Amino acid sequence: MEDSAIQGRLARIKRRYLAWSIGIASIAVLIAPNATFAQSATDGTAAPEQVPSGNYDYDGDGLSDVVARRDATGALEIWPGNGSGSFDFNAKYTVGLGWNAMNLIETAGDLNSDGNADIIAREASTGRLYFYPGNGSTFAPFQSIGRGWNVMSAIVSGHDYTGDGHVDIIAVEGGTGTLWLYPGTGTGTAFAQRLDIGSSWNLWHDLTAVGDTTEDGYADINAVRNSEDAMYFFAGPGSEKFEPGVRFDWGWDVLEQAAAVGDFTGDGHLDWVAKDPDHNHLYLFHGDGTGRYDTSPVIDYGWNSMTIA
Ligand SMILES: [Ca+2]
Ligand SMILES: [Ca+2]
Ligand SMILES: [Ca+2]
Ligand SMILES: [Ca+2]
Repeated sequence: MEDSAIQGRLARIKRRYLAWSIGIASIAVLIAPNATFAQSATDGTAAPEQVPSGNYDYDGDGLSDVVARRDATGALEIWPGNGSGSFDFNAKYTVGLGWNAMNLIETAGDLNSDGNADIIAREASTGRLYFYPGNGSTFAPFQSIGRGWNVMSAIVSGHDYTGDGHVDIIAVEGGTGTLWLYPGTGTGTAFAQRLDIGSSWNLWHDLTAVGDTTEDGYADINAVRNSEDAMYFFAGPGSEKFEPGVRFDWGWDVLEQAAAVGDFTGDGHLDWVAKDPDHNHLYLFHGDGTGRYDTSPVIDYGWNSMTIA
């Protein structure tokens, strides 16, 4: 058996054991010991990508949140993070209805540079991509980014891949596999001429705009390779095409819907989440600042009914 196959089996066993050990009656609440805000800018190493702390903060308290659609009702909900790797469940609230009309909902960071976290969404019937500006608690009326986005198999945003300080969009054209970079202009709706930054991206899924997980100043991305169900990270700068992928996780045959959540634990490293549909669990992947993660606890269950932005 190859190493990768062994690792994959171990990863699956680990997740299944974790799911079993947590059981259905309890929620694993993660406490980040000695959580302090990391400080790469002051330790003599390269500063991480300058992501505003509110990049994933939708309710205005400075802590990263999760946006998700309740699929049965089409309600869009804000799940406020508590800054230590779990949710403030009491503060969860609905910000809109009718979101089943969308076949893609993604976090977009501060796409229009007004200090509030935003989202983008694609209307299934028209293929039009919309910009929803956050206002610190909910979303202001949407604006159209443009039509024709139904040819994209993935669209992600929330980070600056060109180094000009404006958040950009990255998308995979499903038919050709081309990875496109749409340089943002700080408006939320206008983009500079798109750049071809990669090919064969139709061999990957779960493209995730995790941000600068390697903390070298360039925003990175994660994606899962279809042929081996393994997750890779691709180091930026995206505008110069990403570095070749580095495999760091296996077992993604039992996980889906990877989504960026910023620094969800308050340790200064960027994290991401994913769902385990077999067990109806939500995992939090604790970024460790090297592009990888150190632990991946279950932080909630019942997420099979949700689509994570
Ligand atoms: Ca928040
Ligand atoms: Ca904004
Ligand atoms: Ca940019
Ligand atoms: Ca990086």
